[in-house]
Amino acid sequence: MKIRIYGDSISGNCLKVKWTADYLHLPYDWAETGVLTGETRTPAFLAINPSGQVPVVILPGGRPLAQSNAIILHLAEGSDLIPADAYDRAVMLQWLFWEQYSHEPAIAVRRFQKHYLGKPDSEIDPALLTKGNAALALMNARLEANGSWFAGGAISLADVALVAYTRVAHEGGFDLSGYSAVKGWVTHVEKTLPIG
Ligand SMILES: N[C@@H](CCC(=O)N[C@@H](CS)C(=O)NCC(=O)O)C(=O)O
Repeated sequence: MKIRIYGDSISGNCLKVKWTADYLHLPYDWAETGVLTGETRTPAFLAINPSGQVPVVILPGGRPLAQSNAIILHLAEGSDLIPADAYDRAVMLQWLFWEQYSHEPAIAVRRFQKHYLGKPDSEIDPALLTKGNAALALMNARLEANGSWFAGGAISLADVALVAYTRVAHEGGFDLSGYSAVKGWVTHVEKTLPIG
């Protein structure tokens, strides 16, 4: 039986799940579910995910699972996307939690408001730009100091999660030209998964 992924193709959170399944050759059906068209608010969808958000998956056997980083952790269980070393695994989790608290809420939200809702900069909370740039600067410093990947010596879920909105940060008005280590890492992750 296949995994069923409810996702919107414009959403980095949803694409994390797709890329993980593709990289691991896991069979799935993709159910395109638009956040801009109200499809996440129908009674049928709310019965699957009461929070009204994508991504959500129905696993083989019928159990649902929401939250992008929880989903990719489950799909990647036992694979090389999760470091075998306990410390490296914890570092990977460190970045997954950081991504959801300090990166996605600024970069993804600003991108959504600017690129998809078409809001002028004057109507967007200026704190999003400050917070997003702080996240990009922190990633850049980490990559300059510690090399190619965010956890361990190879691609992991940390890279999958972090690249999702970093690669489209320009759509949110973030200028990546000042973050050359981040730019190089995005290209590297895109080629490795491969995506883009
Ligand atoms: N923390 C959640 C965030 C999910 C989320 O924000 N989903 C957005 C699309 S990226 C959504 O479904 N928005 C529709 C809504 O909230 O009504 C995750 O990582 O899965």
